Amino acid sequence: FRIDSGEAQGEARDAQSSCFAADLKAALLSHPRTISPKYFYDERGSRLFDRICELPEYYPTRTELAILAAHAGEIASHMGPRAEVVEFGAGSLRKVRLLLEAMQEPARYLPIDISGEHLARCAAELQQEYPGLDVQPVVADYTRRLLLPAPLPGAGRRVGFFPGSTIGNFTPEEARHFLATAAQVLRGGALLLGADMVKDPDILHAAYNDSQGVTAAFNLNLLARANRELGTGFDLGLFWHSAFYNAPKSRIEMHLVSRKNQRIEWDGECFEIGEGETLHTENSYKFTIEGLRALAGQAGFRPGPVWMDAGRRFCVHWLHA
Ligand code: AVJ
Repeated sequence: FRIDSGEAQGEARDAQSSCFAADLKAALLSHPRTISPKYFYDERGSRLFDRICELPEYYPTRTELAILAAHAGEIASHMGPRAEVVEFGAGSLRKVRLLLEAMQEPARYLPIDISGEHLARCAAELQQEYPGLDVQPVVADYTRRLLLPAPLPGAGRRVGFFPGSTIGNFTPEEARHFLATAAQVLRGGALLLGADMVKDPDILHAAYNDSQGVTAAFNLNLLARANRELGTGFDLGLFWHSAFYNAPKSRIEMHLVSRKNQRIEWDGECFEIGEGETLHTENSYKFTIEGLRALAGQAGFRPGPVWMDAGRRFCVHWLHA
C-alpha cells in the first residue's frame, strides 16, 4: 500500500472509479438515494473544498486551526518525545504542521488518504520542509481497513490525528466502528480528534449555504465528476443544491434535488428521477462534548482533555487508546 510507482497510483484510481460506478448505480436504484461523500474529492472537488475552507461563513477550518495553534504546546506535551503521527485523510498539512512545530523530535508522519496523487503531493511537500522526519504516505481507504507499518524502534507514542470533523461524515454506527478500529491500531497511544459542535442552526445553515455558491458547486461536482469519469450525461442545470440542519439527528444533510421528472440513460440502463426527489450526498453530524466522549468510550478510548474556542463552535479531543 506504499506509493512506489505511477502504475500503482493508476490502479488505485481505476479501482476507485469502478467503486464510484457501482455505488452510483446502487444509489440511483435505491430509495432513498444515498451515496458516500467520499466521492466529492476528485481533483476538482478537493480544490473546491479548499475554497470552502476559506469562505467567511465556513468557520470550522479556521476555528480548529486557532484551537490547535493556541494549544499546540500542551497537545505536544501529551504526545511526548519521538511520537509518530498517523493522520486519517491528508488534506490538512497546515494543521499537522502546527503539531509538528510544537512536538519534541517527531519521529514519523504517516498520512493515510484515498487519493494517491493528492497524498503524494502533500507528503513530498512536507518531506522537503522536514528533512529529518520520516514521511510515509499510505494510500488506503481508512474506512475499510487499517494496515500500518510496525512502530519504529525507539519510537514514542503513536498518535492518530483526525481533524476537520470528518468524523461527522460517519453515521453513529460507522463512527463507532471507525473509532474501535483506530483504538486498536493506536493502542498505548492516543487519538487527537477534531469535531464540529451542535450550535445555533442559523450559523450551521450559513456554513453550508455560502453566498458565493462554492458549497453548491462542491455538491454538484459529484454529478460533474460522474459525467467526466463514467460518462453519465447528467444535466447539472436540472439539479439544485440543498443543505439543511436536521435537528433531531444533529446533522447537516446535503442533497441534490431534481428540478423536474427526468430520465438518465447510462451504461445501457435507464434511471428515472422524479421532480423533488433527491440524491442524498452528505451527512455532517454535529457533536456535544459529552456525546463525543461517550461515543469514543464505547469504542474503547478513555476520554482525556478537550480544547475549544471561546464561542464553543469546535472542539479538539484527546482520547487515550
Ligand atoms: C470535510 C466532512 C468536515 O462536513 O463540513 C463542507 C465537508 N461539506 N461543506 C463538513 C463539507 C460541505 C466537511 N467535512
